[in-house]
Amino acid sequence: MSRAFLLQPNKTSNNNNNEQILDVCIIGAGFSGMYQLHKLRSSNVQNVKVIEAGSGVGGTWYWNRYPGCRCDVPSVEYSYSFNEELQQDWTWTEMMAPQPEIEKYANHVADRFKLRDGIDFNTKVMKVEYNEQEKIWYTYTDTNKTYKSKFVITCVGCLSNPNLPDIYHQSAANFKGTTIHTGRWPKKNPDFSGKKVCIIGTGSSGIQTLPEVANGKLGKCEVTVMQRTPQYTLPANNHPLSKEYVNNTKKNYDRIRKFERESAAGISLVDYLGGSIYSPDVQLPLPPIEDNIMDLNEDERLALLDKYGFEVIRKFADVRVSEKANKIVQDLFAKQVKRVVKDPVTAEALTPKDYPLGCKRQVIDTNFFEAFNLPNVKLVDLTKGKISAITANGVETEQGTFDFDVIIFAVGFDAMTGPLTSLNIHGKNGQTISGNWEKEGPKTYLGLQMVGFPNLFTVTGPGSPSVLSNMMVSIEQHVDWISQTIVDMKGKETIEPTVEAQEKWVKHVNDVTQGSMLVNPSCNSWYLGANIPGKPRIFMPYLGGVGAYREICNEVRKEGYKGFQIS
Ligand code: NA7
Repeated sequence: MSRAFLLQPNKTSNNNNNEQILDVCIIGAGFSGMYQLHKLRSSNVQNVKVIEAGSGVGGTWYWNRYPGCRCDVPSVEYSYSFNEELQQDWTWTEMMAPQPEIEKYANHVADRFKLRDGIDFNTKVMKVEYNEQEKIWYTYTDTNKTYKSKFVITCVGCLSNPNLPDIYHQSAANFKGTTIHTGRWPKKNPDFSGKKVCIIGTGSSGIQTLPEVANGKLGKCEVTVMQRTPQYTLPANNHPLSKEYVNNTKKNYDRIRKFERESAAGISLVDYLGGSIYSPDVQLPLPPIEDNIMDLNEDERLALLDKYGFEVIRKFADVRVSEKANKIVQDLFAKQVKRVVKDPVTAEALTPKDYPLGCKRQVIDTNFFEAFNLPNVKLVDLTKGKISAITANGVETEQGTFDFDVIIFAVGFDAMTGPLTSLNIHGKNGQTISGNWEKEGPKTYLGLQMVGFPNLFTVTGPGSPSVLSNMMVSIEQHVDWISQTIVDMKGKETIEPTVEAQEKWVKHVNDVTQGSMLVNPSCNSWYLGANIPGKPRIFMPYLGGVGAYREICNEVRKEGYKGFQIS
């Protein structure tokens, strides 16, 4: 196939060094962008370029290199399935791989499939603009190079736009010591020896960072955790993988991948929860989810708590749907925190109180609560007086002033919509994604496209299962679907959803959340945008399950791209 087969030559004038003419411009070289490039090339769409702000591949796993950063999905499953030799050759060393191993895997894939020549690194997108007359997208970058393409595919991830609250900006401007955001951790680890370190935030990032820093991974130091909301974090049960486990997995990858694709969350969790579909010999200390906690009396519940500790929380099916059952489990969780954390005041402060278990993304940890028993770790409970300012010397709160040498901001991300709105995308009639989503939240058709933005696709966009699933499974499904669509677009000009199809899908995404703990009014999760002041409170991902969602997408194509208008 010739170069630029999708673009007509008369629409590509003024080609010069600062302008590149493409069939497809991909934004982001994380796991979605890398596979998108490979898939298009192997579908014989060759005139494709990836733009990447970082100097290397990996996306989320390139930027988030804080100590303790690791996957929360078993790595044998959080990996590509598109190439049999790749999954047979690559060997994961731990149940949930640490960031350096995942980044190494990303680099291995980039080398193995010769992707690097298709990626422009160190190039940040400043604006993406649709020219309606030419029917071409212009992607402007900070290197002054402009990419003109028929299609744009955003592969920007869901948790890539760091939340930078006022206190972060104050710290960057005023604080004499070191300011670090976990989502932008420096490549060379800083030395914390003899320093007073503050960690603000107890989401997954703060919870993973604390034990490593407290145990002196970056030097012996004193650590103060500033916590606004306590978490229901559970043990990750991470461990090195045995040769036998790895071999069993590799032998059974066909079954595992099929199971993932047809499942709700894209994970064959049967294994993770105890009984295994591919390695029955491996037993983890996890109870199977089968009972209802409401069927047990208090003595029976406490007996289970003695046996399983925090794991007991995972055992009960009714916890996700019944507030009463949820409350009972909250009490068991509180009891277990008190058993683990020796200081009663700290234990009380670390106990979640005002929201149900399971309404936020489940955080998993390695020795988070145990870290508070170390002599060099302190907790500041911000419910007793919040942060008022970051000064030259540290953190000023309503309960006193604390001096630090380092402040780590583990304050999360402008999730799901942030990575897209920050691209500054202008569609038909000058409309922007940020403008369209500002008041009522994200509106998409299938999380793949938006009305007013023809030929622009979003991999794992809002309205698709994305963060509610094993991202690798959802990425592969989206990339496969988009690539086939682009191939089918040969000889056609534009594809864009109809207003009716988009509205129907937005309503469906909203309808399937009803009754779920995830939308409980007391819950302030990033799924709902509740972590960003002023962001509309809308549940953003699709809860229908990856198996059902895949079928919907396949049906849409079978019915001649139902809900899309193609010209
Ligand atoms: P999260 O889960 O959004 O957690 C951010 C934490 O930072 C959370 O404890 C917040 O408290 C806290 N936070 C945010 N802003 C502030 C301010 N201004 N002052 C004090 N504390 C603050 O982000 P993570 O990076 O940990 O994890 C995100 C996802 O990445 C995670 O779910 C995994 O999927 C991977 P709050 O709860 O809002 O009171």
